[in-house]
Amino acid sequence: MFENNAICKLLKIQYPIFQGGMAWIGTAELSSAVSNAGGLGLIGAGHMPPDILRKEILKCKSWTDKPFGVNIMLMSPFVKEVMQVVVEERVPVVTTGAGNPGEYVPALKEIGTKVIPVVASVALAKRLVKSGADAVIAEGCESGGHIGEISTMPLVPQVVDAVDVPVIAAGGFADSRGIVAAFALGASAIQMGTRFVLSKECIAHPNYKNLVLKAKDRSTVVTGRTTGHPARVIANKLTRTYLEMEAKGASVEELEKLGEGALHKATHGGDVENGSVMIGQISGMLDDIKSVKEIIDDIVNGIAPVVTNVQRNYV
Ligand code: TUI
Repeated sequence: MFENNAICKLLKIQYPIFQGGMAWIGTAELSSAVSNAGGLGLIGAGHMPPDILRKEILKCKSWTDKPFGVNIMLMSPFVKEVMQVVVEERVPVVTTGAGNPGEYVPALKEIGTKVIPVVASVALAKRLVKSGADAVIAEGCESGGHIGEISTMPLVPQVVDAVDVPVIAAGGFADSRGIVAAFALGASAIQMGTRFVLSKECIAHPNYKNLVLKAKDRSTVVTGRTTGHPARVIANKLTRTYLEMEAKGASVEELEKLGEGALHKATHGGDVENGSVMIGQISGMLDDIKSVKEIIDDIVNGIAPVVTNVQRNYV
């Protein structure tokens, strides 16, 4: 199975399933579990200082002998130092988010690290493939956290048509129907964040997971459109204040102050009213917490029945 899959071949992984590199949540516990289950686990560097990231990488290396990666959030004040850490630790795969990683690609490629940026547009996908990206993650605005403007359905096939490297589809994926749809759009793999938040291995606070379990299709909102950093989060007291302030024309500084530390407050403090619960729109479909292995096995085992169902519609 997956012998001809471009991403499985490129990264030497069993299944074409990435775990989104979520800040505070994509710890070594989650990323090593995903890699051990045959997918690609990613440590979410977020705003992590370099010494903490190194510890997470060392933990991940000690818990899995399978390939794993680090997701580098390009708006982090530590971006240069964390890039240095992934080079020193020879992390097999680096994904990037929230910016253009072009200047870092040569140093990573030189040591054989596969570089796979998240893109939210065709233009950036093309530019980064020219700079040497080994694959791209086309992430639609159904995703949680920092997002672009285009949804997954139109973004993925346009990126697939524009580049000659494998494409990983992200934004709105959580089950076998999703992975078959991604293959149909021309992607070689999927990336999931929200689904892995609802895993036994994810260390997020129980309040965070419970809010995600309760979420419905319209439970998320997008904050930060006026700051240039739109983010999808579950609607709560914080987002009501934030959106009201945005509507009244609050400055970027005022809004940034409100958002400071808000993600950690929710993921670790369990304050899901005043904290930021960054989750994708697919949360409305999810109502169980499973082990990472169950999540991945269920998706893989469900592919053939979905394909049979697809065929029923046109044969
Ligand atoms: O990066 C993400 N999702 C994120 S980053 C994040 S950061 C954070 N915020 C608060 C506390 C802690 C951490 C939360 N969620 N996804 C990948 C992604 N990248 N989505 C969209 C993009 C993107 C958007 C525009 C990438 C590049 C881009 O354009 C850059 C350019 O220069 O053209």
